[in-house]
Amino acid sequence: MARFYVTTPIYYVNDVPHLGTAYSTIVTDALRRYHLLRGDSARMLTGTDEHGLKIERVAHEKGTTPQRWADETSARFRAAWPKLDIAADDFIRTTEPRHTEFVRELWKTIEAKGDLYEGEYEDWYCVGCESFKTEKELLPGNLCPIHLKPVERLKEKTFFFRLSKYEKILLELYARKPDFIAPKERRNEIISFVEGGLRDLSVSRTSFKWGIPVPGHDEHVMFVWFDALANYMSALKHGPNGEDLMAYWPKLGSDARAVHIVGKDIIRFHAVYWPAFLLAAGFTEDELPSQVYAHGFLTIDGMKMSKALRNGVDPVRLASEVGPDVLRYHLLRAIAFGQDGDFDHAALVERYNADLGKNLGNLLNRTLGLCAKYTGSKVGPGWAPTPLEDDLFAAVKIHAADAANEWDSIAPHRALEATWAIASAANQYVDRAAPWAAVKDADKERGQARVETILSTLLSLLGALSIMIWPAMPQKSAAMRKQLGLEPVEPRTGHDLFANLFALRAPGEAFSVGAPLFPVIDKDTEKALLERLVPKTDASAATDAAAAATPAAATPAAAAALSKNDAPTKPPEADPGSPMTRSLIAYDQFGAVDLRVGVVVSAERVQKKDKLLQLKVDIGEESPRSIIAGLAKTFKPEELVGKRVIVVANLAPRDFGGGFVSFGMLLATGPSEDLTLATVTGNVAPGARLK
Ligand code: ME8
Repeated sequence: MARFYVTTPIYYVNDVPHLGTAYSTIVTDALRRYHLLRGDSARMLTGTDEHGLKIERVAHEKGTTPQRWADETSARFRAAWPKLDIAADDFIRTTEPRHTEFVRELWKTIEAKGDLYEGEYEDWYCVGCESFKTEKELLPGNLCPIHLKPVERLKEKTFFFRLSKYEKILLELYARKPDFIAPKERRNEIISFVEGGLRDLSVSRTSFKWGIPVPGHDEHVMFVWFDALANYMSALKHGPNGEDLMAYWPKLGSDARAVHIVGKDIIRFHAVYWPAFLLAAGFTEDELPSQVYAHGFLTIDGMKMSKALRNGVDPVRLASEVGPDVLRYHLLRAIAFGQDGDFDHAALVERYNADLGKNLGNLLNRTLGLCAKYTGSKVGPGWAPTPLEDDLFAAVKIHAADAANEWDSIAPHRALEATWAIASAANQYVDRAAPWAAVKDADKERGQARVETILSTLLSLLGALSIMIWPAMPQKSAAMRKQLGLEPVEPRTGHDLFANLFALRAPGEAFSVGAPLFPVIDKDTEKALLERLVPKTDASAATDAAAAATPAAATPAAAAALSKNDAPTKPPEADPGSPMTRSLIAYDQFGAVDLRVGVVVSAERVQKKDKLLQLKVDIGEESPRSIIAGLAKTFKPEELVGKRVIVVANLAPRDFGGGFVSFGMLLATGPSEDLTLATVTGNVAPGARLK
């Protein structure tokens, strides 16, 4: 038995739980459950990150106080997770005294050891990231590359953390502990970041108040990441009931492992700053987290999770529609942990039907059906395995060992693949062993004994599967075991449930045939389900309007397909070129397009792109917009400067690669080598709206 401590990021309370945060939290819960199965003493922590400028601003925008805002939003996270069958052992809030007191102590320890000093700082800051940015990282127009929003120039008194001192120490750590950062891509990324040089880090702010005050310097509040990262330890130092749980934190000679599951966006904070803070506070290399594992980012139906889309796919609602187990299974199985992945609603239904309905569910139904027919729904006394059974057990034991290895190396998708290989092998075995034929043996007794052996074999495999699916599908595991006449899985510390997975059932044990656990979803149900679930995007909303004029397109399947590839639906047999036969749009839809008069301030060629020019266009904003336009075949850059143009000002930014992002579009007509730009006559001021 070992101690296994696994954590999610603590989530900012500027947002509500969404599929991305649900994914991190489901994976963490599944890992905790797997380790419990193995007899480990496993502990899971999640929580909310409640300080910082971002939260202060959101609260003010909403007309409330940061504390009240944090109270309300944190409660939404706390309420959401159990609905996804996530059973964290602790939920920490960074505004709790048990946390703030710990962080202040940590600060004082680092200060006493000499790695904090006062100074003044000036740099670019992205409030979205709650992080400073170097000029190199910014996109043209001083935009944060992640949030595509302008960064702010900050200059203030600050405390610095002597991060530069840890450059070499961290590189040595990564070399000595190759598993400290996973997966490999992220490890390489962090190593090259640290090799690029570490500057001392500004770790306090004086221009706002919503943070933990720096001990002895009340005008400073701590940098939100200094505060947040410490949650992993504050929650152990002061457990939910005031108990000291530090035995879960790694230490020389202890069997404790601590694993941080994070998204790839925050790996740097966890793999660079966090170990540096700990080392600075006097913790040794053995007392650092065992591993920081970064997963990739999810898209939804092929689209980036914009705020609107994210909120459109509420994991709690999804779970209430398809069941928490199905959602958990799909996320864990469909996304290669560590890689970016797509959450596709239609693929969820497809996988449900294939893996759960036709494979595992079918195995359970047919086995229990055969037992009802041939053994009176009891385990029969006969057990005389043949080479068919020997081969089967040899194969499934390998799959079970593979599944365990994959869980151990944090690859839930592969662990479940190996688990389902057992279900597939069992289904093939039923067909090959053919109990319905065996029972017809001329020697009746021999036939019955053979059938009992086959069914006992299947019951043993189903018993193993009911345990192995528990990390992913706790409720379905219990329901399956109920049908098998078994108690729900009840892990006990020190008792490894993988040790005797394929134990045979005792003769005479009874079970029953229940309702199918995974009834197959037919086409009509799927259509209705997808219609309810797939969020309306701008494209599908537009289609709905078009569909009003063309009923043929008004099916949920069309809406689903549309939301996938953004392709506008055309009325049947209409000539798309004719303005008279194009789909009509509602007035409001036109009103949503923000057209502005702009004046071209500068224009230059885009290297290696012979069609493109990069323009700076004044549309009455603080600074000119950067717009990439395919004008180079018609215009020389200098011909455009000073021209009045029409700009679509509220288009989503488009990334042309190589750091070129366009924040709008110009209107023009004609072939690319003979374009005419749309303009206005008269001396209209930049920024004037067209309507
Ligand atoms: O960063 N796909 O909090 P946060 C997958 N408070 N996962 C996603 C995702 C997506 N599209 N979007 C978000 C913070 N996530 C800090 C953390 S820890 C000491 C402090 C997940 O609310 C992913 O785990 O912005 C990511 O790391 C986390 O949400 C960020 O949550």
